[in-house]
Amino acid sequence: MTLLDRPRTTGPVPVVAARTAAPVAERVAVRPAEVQAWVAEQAALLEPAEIVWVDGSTRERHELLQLLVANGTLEQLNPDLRPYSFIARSAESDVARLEGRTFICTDDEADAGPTNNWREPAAMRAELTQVFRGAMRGRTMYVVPFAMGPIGSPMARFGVQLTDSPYVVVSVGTMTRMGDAALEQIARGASWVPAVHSVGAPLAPGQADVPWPCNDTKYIVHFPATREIWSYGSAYGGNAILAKKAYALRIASVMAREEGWLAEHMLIIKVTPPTGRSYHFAAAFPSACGKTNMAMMTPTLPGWTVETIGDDIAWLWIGADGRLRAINPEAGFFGVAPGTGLRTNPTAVDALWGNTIFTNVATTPEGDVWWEGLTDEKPARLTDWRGEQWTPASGRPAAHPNSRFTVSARQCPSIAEDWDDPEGVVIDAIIFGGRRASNVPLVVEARDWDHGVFMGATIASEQTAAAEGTVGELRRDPFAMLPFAGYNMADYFAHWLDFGRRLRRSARVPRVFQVNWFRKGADGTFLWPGFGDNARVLEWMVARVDGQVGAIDSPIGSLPTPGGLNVDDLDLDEATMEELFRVDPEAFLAEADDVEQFFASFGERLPAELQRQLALLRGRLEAARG
Ligand code: OXD
Ligand code: MN
Repeated sequence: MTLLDRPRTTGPVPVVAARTAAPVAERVAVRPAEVQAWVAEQAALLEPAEIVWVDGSTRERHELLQLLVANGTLEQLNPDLRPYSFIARSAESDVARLEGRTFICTDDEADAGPTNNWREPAAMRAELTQVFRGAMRGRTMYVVPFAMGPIGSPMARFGVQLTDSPYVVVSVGTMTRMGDAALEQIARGASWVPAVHSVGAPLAPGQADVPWPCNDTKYIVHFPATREIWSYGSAYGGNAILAKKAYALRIASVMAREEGWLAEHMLIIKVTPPTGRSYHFAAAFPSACGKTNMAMMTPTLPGWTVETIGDDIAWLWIGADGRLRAINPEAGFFGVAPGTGLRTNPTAVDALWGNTIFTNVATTPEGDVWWEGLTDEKPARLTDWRGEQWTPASGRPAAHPNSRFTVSARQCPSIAEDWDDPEGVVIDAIIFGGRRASNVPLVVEARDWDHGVFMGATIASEQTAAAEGTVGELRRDPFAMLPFAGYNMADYFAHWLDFGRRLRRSARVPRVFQVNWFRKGADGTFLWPGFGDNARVLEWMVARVDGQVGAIDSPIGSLPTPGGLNVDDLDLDEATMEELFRVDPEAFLAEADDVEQFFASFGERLPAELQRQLALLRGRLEAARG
């Protein structure tokens, strides 16, 4: 019986004494000698009290959940309202990705590039050896084999994470294909990425544990040359589920460059108009800019469906048929809760009916969850993410702005039938987006692939709560990969340009679009309704892909013709439409100056093509200024 088969009325998890769950040591699995040797070597450094090899079974998950409840890390929600679901309240210091503590260690600093924190590998190794020595004392070290991508896919990649956090083990269990099936592939010779994770809170004999162990000192470290990941001090999301950002983006981007594919911070959707012919889109947006909402969109256009393939990461390659193909390497969603609501994303809300782990949301007196935006009306009384009493008059958010849900992809009502096709899906168009209150129009199409690369390279977005930093501050976030490229971003741009050359030789090159759902009017309100109405923009893109509609040439790319975007039944006056698509040459010339500065940070390494694109853009803007 899988968790999904559990009846919706599953009773509370029987609580067992802390750390007494049956040892899992006797499971029969192929344990590749190479992995065993590495585990033994790390155990000598980390000094855990015991070692448990994770098999990925339902029984094991159940035992881990029991343990987490007993330890106070998780609290079970009311099973009548939210079957087999749990809430974790993290330490207040451990609530988001830490970009300032994320390091790329390459021999030559220039290989990490100006957008990454660089450290010299030998010095970092020496530092980490000190930090990790004895880090798991008094704790269990879990050996967590996992696959990214469907096992059997040419794109599947493997890893083994060591962790002393059972919360991280159950999270990896949802987010990846975890356990024996992955270990078996490694035993058959598949290469694997070693990833070491510790919360950095060793326990002395007899020392009581805390619900959310972590350490004020934190490291998320990548050694691209040896494909290694080391993470210390945090149990939160991308800092700790190393298969996700650390592997599937930072290390995978390095692999992808070497092997000729792309590892991207992109959702993948399947869009089906009333004609019945489906199209697939891959879309890059910075963290917490609505990727999950877009991936699970309920279109307002009659007869249209949007199905989900992935909500965060895409691996793209040129298939044997010469087409651009993509898989979602993950198996679950680690979505931002605030803003996921019955009005904005009923599909996600439905997906969360049970079997879900929530982190840092608020809870209701009845034992269910709540966060800002789940319902329009705020509950009268809650326990907030810190565990304190909350009412609407409290004047602070009840859920942390970066609170999350972790749920299996299979539980999503809009999941596409082919979401885990080992051969991936054919991508018809690529979309770049960001959160921009001004300047950037609702949708614009790149003139060609190279112009699309320029668009991706120059995307700016207002900072969100997904990482530390000042929310709202505008920053360049090229390809939404600023925190996730494992090597010099200038080389990454060059790789994209080169990839386009290969696509041009082999097959049809996908179209490239830029979108901005977040433009505001003079009164500070959003001009575009967003969410399900974003399907109207997809409708225009589909028509462009099929060559059915023309477009207006603008200095920044092609815009819909007047009346080209279907806004039927939307209450948008002419002034709003004009503002949504207004391209102000002065404002864009100022952007171009900012882009020039950004490009300058890459020095000689920046591909000449991007300088050429910038010069062309300036020329077009000057001409438009007249
Ligand atoms: C995420 C992020 O968790 O981008 O997906 O921060
Ligand atoms: Mn993300």
